Amino acid sequence: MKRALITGITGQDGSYLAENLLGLGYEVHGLVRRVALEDPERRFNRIKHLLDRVQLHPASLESYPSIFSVLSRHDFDECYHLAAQSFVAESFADGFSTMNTNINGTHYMLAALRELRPRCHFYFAGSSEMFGKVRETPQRETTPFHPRSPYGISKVAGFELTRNYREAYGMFCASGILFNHEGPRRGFEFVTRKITSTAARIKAGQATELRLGNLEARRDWGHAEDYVRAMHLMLQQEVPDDFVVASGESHTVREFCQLAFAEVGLDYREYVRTDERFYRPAEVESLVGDATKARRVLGWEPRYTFPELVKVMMQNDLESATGLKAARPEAVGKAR
Ligand code: G4F
Repeated sequence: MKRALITGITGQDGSYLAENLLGLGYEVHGLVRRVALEDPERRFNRIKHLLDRVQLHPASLESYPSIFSVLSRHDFDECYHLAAQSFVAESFADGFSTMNTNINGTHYMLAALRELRPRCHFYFAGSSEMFGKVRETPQRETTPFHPRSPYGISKVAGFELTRNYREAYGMFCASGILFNHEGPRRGFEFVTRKITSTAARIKAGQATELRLGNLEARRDWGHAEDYVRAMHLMLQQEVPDDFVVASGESHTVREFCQLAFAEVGLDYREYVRTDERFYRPAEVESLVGDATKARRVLGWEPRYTFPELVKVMMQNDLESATGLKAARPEAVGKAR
């Protein structure tokens, strides 16, 4: 039985990845902050159905000794480093803590693994935000980076640290350059979930409008359930490498609104208002990925299409808003 460690196991991707690995017969462990252990009802919402099958260890990405302590007590075949401050807008509000958590956290994980578990296969959650002000379209593994936010900069640093540990110390370190990936467990602050949750509340008579920023931004959106399968495949290769994971289709925020509202029989133009507060100081205008390498080398294929993604997110939020929802894991928090 293989043993895997997931940082960020309580997040959207961590919860889907834990399910995926348990299904493959792995023993799954997770690093969680102590505050999460003190507030399990809320913080473990996405993994509450898995709690009797995963082992959780308190540690902080800001504390090397806490990471070292877990790794000294447990051996792992694979480590998926997903934990991060991942909301781009928040990284403009507090770039310092985003940098501290995302860069040092990655460095601590790599340094502790090198010291204690150098044979453990390591996955770093890179991001399409690294391409930022894009130099070519579609973006692939060889496209130069030009990040446009403290978050994007922190991910470039994490990506380069991961590559450096691979090259300098011969460790199995791979990065996934994942384009936007969503689903019913997405946090409410991200635009897709903000749209589907508010459209559902409008439909249920609990809200009257949806305030958004840039409606013309283009993103390449896939389902997180599909993208965690690619993470696992990357760590099963003979040789460590970096891979773009994307749907290859790009849509505007406006198109997402149109489809989501239409799903519940509404015209988005009657409810969506633009609001300066949700514009970013530097925007990533348009992203679309080329996942040819992941398809060829990993044999990865997404199962969800864009309309299917919008539909499952919309149906999930409509069930929540109308009180029909069965007990299913979903995100915590509120849209902003
Ligand atoms: O949903 P978003 O906040 O995601 P963003 O910034 O693309 O980042 C997400 O995907 C990355 C992968 O490429 C991850 F690395 C990252 O951690 C995160 O998961 O915003 C998407 C787009 C942006 O262009 C934003 O300006 O939607 C635009 N937008 C327009 N109005 C809005 C809003 N975004 C948010 N969150 N809220 C709005 O009201």
